[in-house]
Amino acid sequence: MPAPRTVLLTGAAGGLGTLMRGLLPAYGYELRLLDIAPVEGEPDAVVADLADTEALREAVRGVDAILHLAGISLESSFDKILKANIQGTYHLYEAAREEGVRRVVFASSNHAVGFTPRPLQDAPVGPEALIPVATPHRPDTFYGLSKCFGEDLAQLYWDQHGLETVSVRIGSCFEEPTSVRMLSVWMSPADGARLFHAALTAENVGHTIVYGSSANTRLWWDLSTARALGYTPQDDSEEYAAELVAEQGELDPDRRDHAFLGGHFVTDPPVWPR
Ligand code: NAI
Ligand code: 15L
Repeated sequence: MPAPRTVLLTGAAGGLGTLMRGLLPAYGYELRLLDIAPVEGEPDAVVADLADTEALREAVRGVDAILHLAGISLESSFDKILKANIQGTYHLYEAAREEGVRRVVFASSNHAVGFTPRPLQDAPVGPEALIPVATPHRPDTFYGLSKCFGEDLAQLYWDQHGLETVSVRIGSCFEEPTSVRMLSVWMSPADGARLFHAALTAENVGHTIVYGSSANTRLWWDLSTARALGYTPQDDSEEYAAELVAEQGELDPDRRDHAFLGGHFVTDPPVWPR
């Protein structure tokens, strides 16, 4: 596949979408933007719901690839998750198939496997203790369940239609880690852009699932499938560790919200406000 130039960025008004709008153009992409909310400072952005199949078809027409970030990014009622994340992602894949788009990069989440026990050894753990991509789906919320669906939908569209996807099980992509858990799952925005660029350009990905994080000293999961795409993370959350551990203490494996990959999503998930 020739390197994509024009990329549809869904969820462009969101936190990650805003970070990627800032970082991805330096890799040479021309971004077409879409969100249900207006995108500040971007009058040409398509304001559309993932339920609007006509608008989606028009938005994907002529793009080389799609970076699909739009959707409910926290826990919500099953009905809302069904509409935005499950049906919405299906509508986007259908539009991509109908318009002949060859590659999607799908924002999956660690919460697709959130009920997986985290490695309990003292950090850093050895490679044999890292959670592999092939670990079974163990969603911690309806939100996580929708990401399991998205990964399976991507597999179906590859097997049935030859539409390629890289599903990125993102950890926590924010400017800085703000919790001791995030020391293990954090992806710096710059590493996020590196990973999305690798996912957009690697050859012959079929459907590949990767974890999305920086090269954290306290990493919990196996980055080898991401590295195989050409991703070389540059950042490590450890520079924030002393301060966060002094404030919050080390994780306690006897606490349910500390024992699983999904952290507090397992016990008390943050709820989508709209
Ligand atoms: P966000 O909530 O800030 O952004 C999501 C965007 O999607 C919002 O701008 C929202 O208006 C838009 N959206 C929601 N429903 C829509 C619909 N029906 N049609 C069109 N647009 C819709 O979330 P964030 O943090 O930017 O995350 C982006 C994606 O990455 C999400 O899919 C999220 O699940 C995933 N993710 C993010 C992580 C992170 O650390 N930021 C971690 C794991 C996954
Ligand atoms: C996610 O999937 C959420 O979208 C994001 O807001 C963070 O909460 C992240 O997971 C996390 O696990 O920290």
